[in-house]
Amino acid sequence: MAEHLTTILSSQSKTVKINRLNPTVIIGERINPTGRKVMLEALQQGNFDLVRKDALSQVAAGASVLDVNAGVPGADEPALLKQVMQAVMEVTDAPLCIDTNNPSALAAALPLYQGKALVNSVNGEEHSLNAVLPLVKEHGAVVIGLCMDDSGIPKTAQERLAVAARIIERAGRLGIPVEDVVIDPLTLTMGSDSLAGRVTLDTVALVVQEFGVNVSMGASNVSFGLPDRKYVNATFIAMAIQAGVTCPITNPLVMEVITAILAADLALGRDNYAMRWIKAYRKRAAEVSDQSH
Ligand code: THG
Repeated sequence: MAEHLTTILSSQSKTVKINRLNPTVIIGERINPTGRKVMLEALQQGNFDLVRKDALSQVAAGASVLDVNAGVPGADEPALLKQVMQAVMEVTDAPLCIDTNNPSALAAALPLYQGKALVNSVNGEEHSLNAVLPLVKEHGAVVIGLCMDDSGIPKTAQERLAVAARIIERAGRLGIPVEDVVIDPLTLTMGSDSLAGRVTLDTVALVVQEFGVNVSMGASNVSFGLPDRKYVNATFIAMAIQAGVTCPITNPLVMEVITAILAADLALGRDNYAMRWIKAYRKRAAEVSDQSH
């Protein structure tokens, strides 16, 4: 069993420590136009009000890092990504998770960021490793490594572990320390493959055992195409935390999801005197009472 590593992210004024003994670090998923028409239209119009609003609401709901994705088809992604980041940084000091598979957009975004960013992402493909890792090193960032390579997303947990190993090894060769690599086992929907969740959870356990690194995942992906997604997402995220996920990308505004995360942390002994659970309960109770007055 490898030692549990600590990953540090920061903004100009905030530091977030990710470690398996600490409460789960929620990366808010909502600043992403993929599959979300209102956000897509707002970004196409150059209107960043919704970006600012979603930044604030996700932080208030418990996100301590915000994913920013500006993947609007046909748009100038480097320019748009910088504008989205700027809008978020105007209203919050939460560290950012820069979500792009476009190395030019990443190269444009990183110099704008003050602190230790989370780069989302690199994968095991040669061209990705060669384009992304030098930028991560140059800017002293942390990187999410996706368990896929030139032959796609492996079917088995062992094969995904092998991709994680390669990413960690290639990062190390450039002088990126292992604690600055966060592994993502990849989460596909259980709507089209009933083993999708199982393989992802098994990969998490293997990666933790072998490397002790922090683990992220796009946790809401697991329910695409299914009805009543929030219940599936809530149960899956609690199971993923038990398996070893420390910084999931998810939507903290969904009550079922945020309560599942808090309860999982409580069950794993990461919430002293249940203070966080009780605080969240009081907040929900106050909101209900506000609404009835
Ligand atoms: N791994 C990593 N990064 C990722 C993913 C991953 N980034 C993108 C994605 N996957 C994670 N982010 C989301 C964001 C939204 C949703 C799912 C994953 C989602 N959105 C609702 C939908 O599409 O139905 C829309 C929500 C709304 O309209 O309010 O499900 O796997 N490293």
